[in-house]
Amino acid sequence: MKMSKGQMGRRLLGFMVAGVALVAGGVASAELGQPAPWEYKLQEAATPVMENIIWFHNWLLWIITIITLFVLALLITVVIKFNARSNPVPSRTTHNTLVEVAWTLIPVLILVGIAVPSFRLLFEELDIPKADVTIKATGNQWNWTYAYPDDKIEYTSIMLSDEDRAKINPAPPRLLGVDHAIVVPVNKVIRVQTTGADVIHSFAVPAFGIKIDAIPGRLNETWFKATRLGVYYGQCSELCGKDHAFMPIAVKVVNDQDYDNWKKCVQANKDDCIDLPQKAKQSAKGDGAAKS
Ligand SMILES: [Cu+2]
Repeated sequence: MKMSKGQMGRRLLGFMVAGVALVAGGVASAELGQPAPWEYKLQEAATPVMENIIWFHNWLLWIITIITLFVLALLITVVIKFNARSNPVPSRTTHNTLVEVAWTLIPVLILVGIAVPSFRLLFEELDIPKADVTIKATGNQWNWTYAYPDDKIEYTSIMLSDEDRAKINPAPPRLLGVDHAIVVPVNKVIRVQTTGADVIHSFAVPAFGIKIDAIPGRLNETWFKATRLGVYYGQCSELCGKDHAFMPIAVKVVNDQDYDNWKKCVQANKDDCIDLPQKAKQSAKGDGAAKS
């Protein structure tokens, strides 16, 4: 089949529009705190640290793009202008002070421009502010045990099977939904201490910008301050054995009132508290109101 230029152009345009629509559609359907089909970016931030991680990621992307295009332009210039045919008598120049100073100084400036925000981000992640709530997450083969030592709360969180998910409306995301989520108050500093009961696991929640190893015999620490209500999902991020892929993490961010009620509910050993997945979506309502 032969196509005219106009036909080909229209067909190409059609493909492009379809591609953009596909990507935009995938992103539009992205739900806060979990991955989405066709997602090519980082998950939307729910903590100040993650906002800064995304900023830094974009900053690096700009720098890398500009450097790559610049080097490509240099290469093309060299190939076209200085090949043996178009440049039969090569120059015998060996030094050029200006160029040498520039190619030393400019990379140094670029590295400083990367190092300063990079260190700022690292210190922000490592310096744990005074914590409002401390949670200890223990990685087991293959689930997580969560403890709130100050409130004498401890429970184990296990992934929901497809059958269990089917009974819940709306169903929690596949391979991410759990029977008991972590419950934390919004806009409070949560210190997470991690350790492993058997092998090394890793506690990671992308929307919070945290990922920290859970190592047997050691207590690692990180922190997050969720500024938006909702349910946020993560996974064990250290190969820990055959069911490594099936020990997800679910964190439910609720307002202070709901958090206090939840603590009392769990301490009273009731079995309908809001860490359950069927209760998981409720507090996601009124998201805007709790933002500060
Ligand atoms: Cu693990």
